[in-house]
Amino acid sequence: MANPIEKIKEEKPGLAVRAELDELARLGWEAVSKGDLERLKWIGWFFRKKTPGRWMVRLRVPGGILTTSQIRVVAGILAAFSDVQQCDITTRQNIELRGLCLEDSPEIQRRLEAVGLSTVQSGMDNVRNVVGSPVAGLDPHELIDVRPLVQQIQDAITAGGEGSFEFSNLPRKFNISITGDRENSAHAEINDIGFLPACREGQLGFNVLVGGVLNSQRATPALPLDCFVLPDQVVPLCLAILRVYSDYGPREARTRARMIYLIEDWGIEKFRAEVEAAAGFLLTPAASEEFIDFARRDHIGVWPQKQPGFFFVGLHVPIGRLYAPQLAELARLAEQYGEQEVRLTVEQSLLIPHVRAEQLESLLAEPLLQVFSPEPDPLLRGLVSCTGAQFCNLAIIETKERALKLAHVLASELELPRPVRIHWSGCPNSCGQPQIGDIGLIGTRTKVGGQSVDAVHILMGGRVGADARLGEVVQENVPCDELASVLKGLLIEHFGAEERYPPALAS
Ligand code: SRM
Ligand code: SF4
Repeated sequence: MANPIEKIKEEKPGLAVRAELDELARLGWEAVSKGDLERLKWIGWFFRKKTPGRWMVRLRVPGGILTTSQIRVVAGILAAFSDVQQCDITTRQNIELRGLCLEDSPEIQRRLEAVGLSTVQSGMDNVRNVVGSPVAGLDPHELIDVRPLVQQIQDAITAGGEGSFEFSNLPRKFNISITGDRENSAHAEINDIGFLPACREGQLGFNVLVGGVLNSQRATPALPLDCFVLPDQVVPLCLAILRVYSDYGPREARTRARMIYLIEDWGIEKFRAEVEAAAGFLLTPAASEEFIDFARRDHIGVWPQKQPGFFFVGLHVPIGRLYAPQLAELARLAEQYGEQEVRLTVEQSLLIPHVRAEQLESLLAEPLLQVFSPEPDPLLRGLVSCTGAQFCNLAIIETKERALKLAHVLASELELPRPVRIHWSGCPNSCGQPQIGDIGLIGTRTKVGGQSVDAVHILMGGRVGADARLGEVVQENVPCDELASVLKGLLIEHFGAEERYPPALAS
């Protein structure tokens, strides 16, 4: 039996609301039907139960690359239309704007589209923002500059931003990652399709992974498809996989509608054969020469580019949150010191590329860099948090503020020899990617003295980059009130943390 979302799509395709937006805006949010509330997510407009009337708008930022004109437009929209004037950088190198009214959507969409920003197909049963190396075209060690490919994938699946009816009725969400660097910077293993650089018979291309998933039911790293593609086969292969998933993927239970279930049902050989038939070309077996051989970095700090004399400066954005004036200031900095460009990372931070060596000192002295630091404390540096209860419809606990507060407390008490990546998710849906943190936290509720309180399951062992692997639960139902002392213990035992003021001396 088809699930409720399939029925909504049968009645009217999700994308149909694109043409109806002006009318929906005119009628006002309270008049929007239940079905259209879901369909509006097809064009990036998310009704928020926590703040009725104030919506979240999710963009598409392929590969996390933004121009300063785009940033200025986002800042302008927030300043003019949002009650909170804030946006969040997401774990898919993307931006979500907060506090917007549906009634303003025609003008907001017009402003976004005028600078080439799209919200289309950014939610529900679509290919989500395509993630790529944040240092594509900058990294001195990169093998393939994936920027054109990221854009080509986005154009193919969204019909050049107009919205693709063919690729917007998938059984469920779908994630694509492509990197040409040596450090697996866009986490191929947790995507439905992951492209990693490889070399076969002297030609550079990509080995392909499929079926990675993180959600409340399971966390499974992507499996090798045993396939090597040249750069010009990347888009055709994506479309072939999407057609197979769309035609044969499970559509009954929503919880089991991800592509991994089709792959497991068929077995990888049959899946590969079907993809080959859909692609219309023979799939070449995977190349043995793969290049994920560098330690994964977070791109925070000052790094030399492949262009001699130029640097990119990675800035840590605490819990990924920015306000309209900060966005405007960021645009100014990227114009004054860079080349009108900013890159977002999957760690919810950003970088300003193309800074000349002689300009570094002045940039580093700018006031915004005292807030978005290129040298954050090791415990803040690797902090990632999903939206959580402040705005999320599905959250079990509050995350962002709690994550930040706790990181500051721990940073004030502990000295760490290296960054520790702590990833928070306010519920088991895993938007904050807790399975890839050094420490992952998944929100839940537990009983203390008969009272229900906020709690977390703690995961450890997640590893990113070369030999990536997913972490596993090591402690369940830890009340949030006890988390500071529990995490302190784990940081001392497993990550070489030392008390800044040993208890004996502290008094
Ligand atoms: Fe997510 C649903 C936020 C990345 C797995 N996710 C949601 C919703 C839309 C629920 C809702 O309506 O309130 C959240 C919106 C809250 C809000 O107001 O911001 C939400 N997800 C996010 C973001 C913003 C978290 C963040 O703070 O960065 C990320 C947006 C990415 C983007 O720009 O498109 C985000 N979500 C992820 C990821 C990580 C990733 O893609 O690498 C995952 C796990 C990976 C995966 O999908 O395999 C993820 N989100 C989910 C799921 C579980 C999907 C499933 O297969 O069951 C849900 C629930 C659902 O879809 O029914 C969900
Ligand atoms: Fe919301 Fe849960 Fe996703 Fe966090 S993990 S954004 S709480 S759905």
